[in-house]
Amino acid sequence: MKQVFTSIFFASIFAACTSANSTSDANSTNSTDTAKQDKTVEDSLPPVETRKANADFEPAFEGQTRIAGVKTETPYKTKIITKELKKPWGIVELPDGRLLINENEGVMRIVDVSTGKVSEKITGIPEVDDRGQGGLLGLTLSPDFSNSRMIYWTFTERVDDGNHTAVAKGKLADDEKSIKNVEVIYRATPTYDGKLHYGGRVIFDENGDLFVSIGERSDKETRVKAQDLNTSFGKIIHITTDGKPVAGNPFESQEGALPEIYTYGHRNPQGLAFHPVTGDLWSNEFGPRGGDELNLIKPGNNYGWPIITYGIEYAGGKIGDPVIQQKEGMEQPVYYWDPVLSPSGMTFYKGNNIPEWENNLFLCGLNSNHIARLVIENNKVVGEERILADEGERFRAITQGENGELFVVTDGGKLYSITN
Ligand SMILES: [Ca+2]
Repeated sequence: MKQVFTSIFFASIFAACTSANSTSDANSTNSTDTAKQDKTVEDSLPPVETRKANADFEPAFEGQTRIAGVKTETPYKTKIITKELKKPWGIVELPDGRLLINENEGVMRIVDVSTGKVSEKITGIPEVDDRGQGGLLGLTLSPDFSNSRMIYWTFTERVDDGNHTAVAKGKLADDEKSIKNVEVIYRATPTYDGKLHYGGRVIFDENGDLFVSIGERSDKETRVKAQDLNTSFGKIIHITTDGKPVAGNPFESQEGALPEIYTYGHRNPQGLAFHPVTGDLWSNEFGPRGGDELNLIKPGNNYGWPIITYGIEYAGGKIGDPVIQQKEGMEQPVYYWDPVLSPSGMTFYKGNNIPEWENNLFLCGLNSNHIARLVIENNKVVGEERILADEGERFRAITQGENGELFVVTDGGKLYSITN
């Protein structure tokens, strides 16, 4: 806890120096011995959010929103590796340290992080429906990629009567110019004619199975399906590399339920990450206005949308009848944001190149234009910091490299590295 809390005196020094943290230079620590001696566990920085909330709902527990601020003391450097990407959405490190990146329009490329060189298009990827929030979405490597060269990705697949979130796999050719043997292994149901809320992150678990986040397609007639176990809308699913339900999934023996469902009651869940110590799966989701959430994912749980939420309609109306934020049998978010940050990719920080970041969660914010660093202890958020908040970028996806650096891509096409 000690490194989480800092004295008000220390806070004022940092507040004065925040603007010194630029993309080309190491951030300045600015601490003095005197300031460090003044640290006490009782004092903390004020919450990073100071704007008025959209709703006046009471949190379910202390610290569920607007937690105390924290400030990284270890110097770190941020660097722009390239500005040449086009709407990157997914990012993963290859075994040799280069990055494989999904561009939303339906293109994969490889970036050499040492030179910033961006490869030609990798061909062979099925066409994507990139209208609205659709397109080529998340990606990940098979755990045995070094041997199999298998890649898994999510995308929006267009069909006659609409589109759906789909999961595909394929083999990166040895010459890295194409993806071979492409197979679509999963299609969310039902198909719907819309352009919003596809979810779209995909992650391997330790058993070699996949978790995929799938949105509820946004419209009033589809959002209620987040509570229906006979559709993929508003779900986190758990499937094998062949797209089959994983044995032991929570609803596999429930009549009428899709056996691939792991959790339900989500709006537009995106970021998926495993905690490095507990092994728990965490997810974030785009909520309504004032209702972005961080959730701890446990099998069979109902995360409440659209019955309970801390947000209001983007158009300004109330959500739910009655308007409630808590209900028995429905999970509370570990943390929520009002105003929202519009979260997408996220990752836990492993290792201690930057010691106070160990096991922290880094969460990309789109309309908030920053990366949220969350200090988590005992499954609660105990500190929040905004990283790269001066860049004016919509942060879309983040991953950590083997050497400990964080790589982040933005809708504007930039790839950043953040390292000590
Ligand atoms: Ca929820």
